[in-house]
Amino acid sequence: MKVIIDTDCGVDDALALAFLARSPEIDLLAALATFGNNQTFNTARNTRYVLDAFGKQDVPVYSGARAPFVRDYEHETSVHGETGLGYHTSPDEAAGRIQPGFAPSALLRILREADDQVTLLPVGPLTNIALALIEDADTMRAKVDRLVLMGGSTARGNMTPAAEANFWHDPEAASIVMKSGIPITMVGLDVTEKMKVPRSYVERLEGSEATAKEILGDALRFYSDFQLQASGFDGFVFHDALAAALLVRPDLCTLVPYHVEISLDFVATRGESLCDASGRFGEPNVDVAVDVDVNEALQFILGRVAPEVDVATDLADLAA
Ligand SMILES: [Ca+2]
Repeated sequence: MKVIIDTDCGVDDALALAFLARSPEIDLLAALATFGNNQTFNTARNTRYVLDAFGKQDVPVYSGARAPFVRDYEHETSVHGETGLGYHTSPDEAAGRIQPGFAPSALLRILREADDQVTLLPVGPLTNIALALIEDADTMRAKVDRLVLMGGSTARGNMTPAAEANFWHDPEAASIVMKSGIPITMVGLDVTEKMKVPRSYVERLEGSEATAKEILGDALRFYSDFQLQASGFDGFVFHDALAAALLVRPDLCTLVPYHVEISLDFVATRGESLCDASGRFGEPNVDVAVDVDVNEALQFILGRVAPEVDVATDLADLAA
């Protein structure tokens, strides 16, 4: 399966990249970087660095949008740390190995040159994807078989009571993508936040021989510190890697077709993903994940990212 990821590489994005790198079913053609969890120059550098750490030096990384369509980008470091990888900082030299060219244009070029259809995996704000649709929707519709994205929610948000962070950062871009006509699978916050892993896993990971354990350990320890402060749960919560896992194991989530509409109002609901099953707003345009087999998904994903560390013990402790 040919895949292009579009990422605002923070902590959970790093897990998604590690999962892709460790999945033989995935032929990762490129990674695009966007703003979101951090500024684009940091997320691009982080993406390059994490892919390198997992042996994917040959996958090109392109830097993309630095701000959303309408409002200014609001830079915030409490969730993913100063530069996006928690307590870890990717080295400056990684920035020198980012490809020249603007990510949306690079995406279109790769799609035009591809013999087969490509699956897109956006796990940050959808600005790059929307820009590519504005430039050449025909190529996008012809060459993209599906967008599997992390974003939105059928319930409450995390950026505001209404909006999940990826959609909140650029609601106009999310709206353009939802109306694109390309098949979409939406893995939203209300499902990904069920994927909880206790801190004991992070500690065992750091003591193991797992690949890139320093990067993942520093990142996940910061993520766990944030989570403890924010919600009282002493551990970390998955988001992006679940969307990545669905590429290989669509059975992990229960999917329901909805018509999804993004709130573009400059009021409290801005960025909300309204999931309508009644048909009042139109035909279903998105397959929305409404539930996940948590234990199976966590064991599948972490079993690939760090096979040296057995997560079953931590999950049993959590359930007890
Ligand atoms: Ca992300």
